[in-house]
Amino acid sequence: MQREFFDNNQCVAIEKKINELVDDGNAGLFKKCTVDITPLRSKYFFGYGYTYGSGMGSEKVYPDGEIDPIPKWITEMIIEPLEEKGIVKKNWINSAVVNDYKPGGCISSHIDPPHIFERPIISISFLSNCQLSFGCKFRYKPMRVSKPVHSVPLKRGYLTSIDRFAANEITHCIRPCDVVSRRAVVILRRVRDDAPRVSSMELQLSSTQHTNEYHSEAQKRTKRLRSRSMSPRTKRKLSPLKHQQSESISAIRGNVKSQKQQKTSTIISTENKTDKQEKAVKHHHHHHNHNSHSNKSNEDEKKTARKSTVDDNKLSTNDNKTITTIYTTNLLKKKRKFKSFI
Ligand SMILES: O=C(O)CCC(=O)C(=O)O
Repeated sequence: MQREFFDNNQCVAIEKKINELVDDGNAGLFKKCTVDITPLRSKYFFGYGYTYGSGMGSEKVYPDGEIDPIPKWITEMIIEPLEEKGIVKKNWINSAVVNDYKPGGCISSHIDPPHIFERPIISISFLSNCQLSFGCKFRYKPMRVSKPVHSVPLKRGYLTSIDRFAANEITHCIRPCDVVSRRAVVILRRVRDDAPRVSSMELQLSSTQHTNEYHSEAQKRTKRLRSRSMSPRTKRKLSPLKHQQSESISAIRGNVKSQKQQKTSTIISTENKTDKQEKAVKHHHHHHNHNSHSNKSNEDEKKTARKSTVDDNKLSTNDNKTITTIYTTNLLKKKRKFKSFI
């Protein structure tokens, strides 16, 4: 389901708030589980956040207190209008996520974990137009994304709600080629009352495995800003820090076995597709997935499935297996990358 929800003036006001939120994030004002940053997209979790766990189905919700509450402006400017228009019941939404994409940013194919989130999944787009794609396959290095089985426009100010087949039977994604300029989305969902929780013990383990990268990133940014206004002498003194001051991004990867996902994440249609159309689409997907004739193509599919686990979601600051990837400004230019495993 899609409908225009906010006019231009309302979008402008909300986009201003999104920019403030990003500034607060950069200043290190949020709890570490609230923020999940990768080079081309940032995610901000409010109300509830979850770990990607060790595979599809093993995602768990962080304990209370580890995530910032839903900001007042999201409640007043977005959730209350949804409630007033009867789109959701009062107090049904208990989780809000803001994604901020740079051009070329993406979210690889996934199904929002049904054991964590109730349906429908509601989102409202801001800053630019995009497209929600269903049933794509992602391949990495170099990144390639297959043609969607179905796609819907995500216009600025428009609300999209997915449920049933669109939410449960087929993966959805944002393809990098569809993010042509900066885009943001606010995703509004209800975390199930019986969603599994990360225990305090698990949380402790994961925080000893990686120090608070989000906050140390914020400190580095502050140092960088300070160093810009320093005398050349002070700058020279700090030169050993140069490496640290350059752009660095920490990422964590969940050890996901998404072969399973690739197999089960069969295709879809959107809600308005007829059963007949759905069957046709399913058939197409079945053919695409399972009727590979050579072993090589089977193997390729398996590789793709494994790689698709290393998506932007998995490369996040919120999990317990950590890959710290340090990009220096120079390295970015030279396209070199250091990886150190913690
Ligand atoms: O950007 C969007 O509209 C969709 C994002 C999404 O599916 C997600 O963050 O799980």
